[in-house]
Amino acid sequence: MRAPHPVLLALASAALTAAPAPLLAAGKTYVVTMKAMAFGPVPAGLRVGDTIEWVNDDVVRHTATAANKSFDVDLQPKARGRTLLTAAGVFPFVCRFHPGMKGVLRVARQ
Ligand SMILES: [Cu+2]
Repeated sequence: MRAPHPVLLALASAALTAAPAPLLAAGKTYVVTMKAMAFGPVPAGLRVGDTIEWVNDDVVRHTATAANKSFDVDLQPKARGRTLLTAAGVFPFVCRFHPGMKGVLRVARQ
């Protein structure tokens, strides 16, 4: 069971404390690999507070771009980037350079 996350304002005050409370309850990190011009499997069971680590294991540049523009991770070959999941919902995404590359993040509340 996860505690509800504090409001965003907590970030500023938390930075000043010795033991800052996390902005979101500690989530899990899941890797989604871009390889052979496709996104690898998107994990099930995603929750707010989890992080997607995008790994471009290809030899060309890719992005992971939400249809609603809530994230846009632009990765050179062999680069990696992160998306913190801050909202529940269903988030289709594509690679801006290769529209055939697509997937969907399904994120549940904490
Ligand atoms: Cu691409």
